[in-house]
Amino acid sequence: STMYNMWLQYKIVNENNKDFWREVAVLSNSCIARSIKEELRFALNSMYKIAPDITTNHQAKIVIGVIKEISGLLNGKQKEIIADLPEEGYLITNNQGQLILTGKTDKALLYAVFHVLREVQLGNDVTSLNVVEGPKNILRMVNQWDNLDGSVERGYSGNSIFYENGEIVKDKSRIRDYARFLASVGINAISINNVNVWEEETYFITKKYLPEIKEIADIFKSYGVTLYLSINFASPIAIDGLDTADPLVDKVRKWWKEKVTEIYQYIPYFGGFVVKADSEHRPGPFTYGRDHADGSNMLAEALAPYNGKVIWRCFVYNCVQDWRDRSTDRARAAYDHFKPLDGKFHENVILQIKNGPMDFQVREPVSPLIGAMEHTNQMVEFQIAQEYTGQQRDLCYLIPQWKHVLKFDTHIKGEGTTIEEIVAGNVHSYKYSGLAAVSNIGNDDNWTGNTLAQANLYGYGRLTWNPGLAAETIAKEWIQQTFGKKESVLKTMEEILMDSWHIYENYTAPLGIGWMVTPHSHYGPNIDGYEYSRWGTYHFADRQGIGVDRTIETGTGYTAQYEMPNQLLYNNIDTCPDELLLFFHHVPYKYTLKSGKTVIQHIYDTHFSGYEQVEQLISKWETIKEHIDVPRYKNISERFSMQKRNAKEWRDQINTYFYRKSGIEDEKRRTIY
Ligand code: BDP
Repeated sequence: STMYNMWLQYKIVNENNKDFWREVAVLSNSCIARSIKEELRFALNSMYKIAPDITTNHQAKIVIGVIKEISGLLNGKQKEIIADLPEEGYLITNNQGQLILTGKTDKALLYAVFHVLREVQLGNDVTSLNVVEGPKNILRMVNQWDNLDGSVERGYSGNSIFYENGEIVKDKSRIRDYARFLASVGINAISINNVNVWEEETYFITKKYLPEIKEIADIFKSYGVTLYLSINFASPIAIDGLDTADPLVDKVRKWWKEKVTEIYQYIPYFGGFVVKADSEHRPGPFTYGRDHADGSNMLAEALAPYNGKVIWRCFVYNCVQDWRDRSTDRARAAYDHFKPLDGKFHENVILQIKNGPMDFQVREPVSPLIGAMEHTNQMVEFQIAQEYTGQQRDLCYLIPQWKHVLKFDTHIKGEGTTIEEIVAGNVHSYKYSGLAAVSNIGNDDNWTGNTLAQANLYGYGRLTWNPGLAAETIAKEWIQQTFGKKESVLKTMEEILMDSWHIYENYTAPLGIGWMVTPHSHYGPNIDGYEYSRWGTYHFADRQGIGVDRTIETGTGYTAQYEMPNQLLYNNIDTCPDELLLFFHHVPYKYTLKSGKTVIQHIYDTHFSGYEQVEQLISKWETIKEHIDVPRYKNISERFSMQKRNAKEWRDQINTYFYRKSGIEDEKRRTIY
C-alpha cells in the first residue's frame, strides 16, 4: 500500500529513461548483490512495468560492480577517486553513454543503487549522473526498543515487527522491508531489543535464541546493516547463576569471553553490545563499586578479538533523588560521571550520549559531554520516536531540531568545533563515532503511526550520511518520493513540516523548561506531574517565578560544564537565549525577555498562538486533499484532530496554571479559566 511503501513508492515519474533500464549488469553474487538485484527488479517493475535483464555484460547500459571487477571501464582519474573513498563511498559516472556505479565494496554499490533510485523518483535524468559520495559518519545506527512480548517501549506505531507473544516472529518479510528502508537512507547498524533488558530478553545471547537472531542478522547483513544486541549487565548471574557480575572478578570476565565466543560462532559478523547500565534501576558496575570504564572495558576485551564494539550509554543519573535537595541536578549527571574517565576506555568502546542533558525534550541545550572527552569514542543519540514531542499523533518534524544540535559550536577546540564535526571524528581522532537514534517504527500499516512521521526516519538516515543537508532539502526529497511531484503538495507539505517543531514547542512547556507532561505516558500536559517526584525534572514554579537556576554563582553550577564562551553565554542571564532561559535561570514572571515580552506574556501568547497554528496546519493540509490518496489522507487527518485536542489541553492548562500561580492578567485579556 502507499502507506507501507513509505518513501520507496517507485511511482512512474519519467518515462524517458525506460529503455535505459532494460539491461542492468550486476557483477557480484554476494548477499548484498542479491538485494541490489531484487530492489532493481521491484523498482523497475513498479515504475516502468519492465522486467530488466540482469546480466554480467560489461557492455550493458548500466554496470554495477566493485572497482576490481570493472576497472577496465574506468579512466585513471576515476580509479584514483575510488582509491580515496571510504569503504562505503561510491562513484556514479557516465562513461561514453554507459552509467557506471562503483566503489570498493558491495555495500558501496547498494548505496549507489539507492542513490540512483532516489534520483529517478525525484524525476531527475540519471543517465548522465556524475556523483562521488561517502558517508560523513562511520556509525549510523538505529536502536529498537522492542520487547519479546511484542510491545515497544515508547512505541507509537503498533507493536513490534520483531517479536510477538514472547517469540521472535516467524514471518520475517517485514523485517526485510525494514532493512531495505534503512539501507536506502544509509543506516548501517541496528540494535533489535530494548535497552532495558528485563527478563527473558536476557537470554537473547544464549543458544535458546541465537539461531533465530542469526536469521535476523542475515537479513540485515544483506542490506549492509550490522546487528547489535542490548544486554543485561547482570547476565552472568541471571543466565548461569554466578554469584556476582563484578567486572573485575576473573570468573565474570571469563564468562563474558566465553559468551562472546559463542555468539560469534552463530553470528560471525555480529556488531556488539548496546549497554544501559546503572540507569533507571538497571544493574551495572556501580553495584560492585566499579566505574563505567571497568564495566565497559570488560565487555570490550571479550569483543575485541572479533572486532565487536561496546556501545555504552551515558544516560546515567540518580532517578530516586530527593526533590527537596536542590544540590543535585540531573542535567549534570552524564558529564559528572563520564568526563573524569576520559582516556580509560578501550578503543572499541563508544559512549552513546543523548543530544541533551535531560531526556529528548522539545527544547534542551546540547549535552556538554559531547566532545568533552578527547580520548574516548563518542556518538550522539537522538530519539526519532516522539516520546516527548507528540507521540506520532501530533506532528513534529524533528530534522530542524537535530540540525540545531549538529550545528552547535562547542568551542572545545576553538571556533568551529561543532557537534557535527565531533561525531564525525574530525575534532578528536575517534576510532569510531557517529549517530544512533531510537527508532519510531512498529507494525502499523504505515510503520510510524502518523504517516508524516515517516519523514523523521527518512531524515535521520539522510542526516547520518550527510549532516550538511538542509532540513528543507530533506523535507522536499521525502515529500516528493512519498507523495509525488505536484507543486502545491510539495510547497504545502514542506511548510507544514518545517513549522511543526516550533508549533509543538509553542503549545507545550515554555522556554526550555520541559517536563510538564503526564507522568509515565509523557503525552499531554500535567504541569506539576513530575514536580514533586524523584526523577530530578523540576520547573520550580511558585507564585513569584519559574525556572531552574543552573548558574555557577547561585545555582547548580551546570553551566560550568560548557566551554567558553558558551559557559558565559548561558550563565549570564543577559546573554542566555530566550528559548533556553528557564532551563538555566529562575526568573520572576515579569522578567523581560530579549523579545521584549515578559515571561508570563510569552507563555500566554505562545499558547494561544500555538493552538491557532495547529488550526492553520489543518487548514493548509485540507487544501491538498484532492492530491492525496484516501488512506493516507484519512490517517493524517485523524492525527491532526488528535493534535488539535492535545494543543487545546496544553493551551488551557498551561495558561490557567500560570494565571493562577502568578495572578497576572493577560495583556490582551483573552479568556483564561
Ligand atoms: C526515557 C524513556 C525510558 C527509557 C529511557 C532510556 O522514558 O522509557 O528507558 O529514556 O533512554 O526517555 O533509557
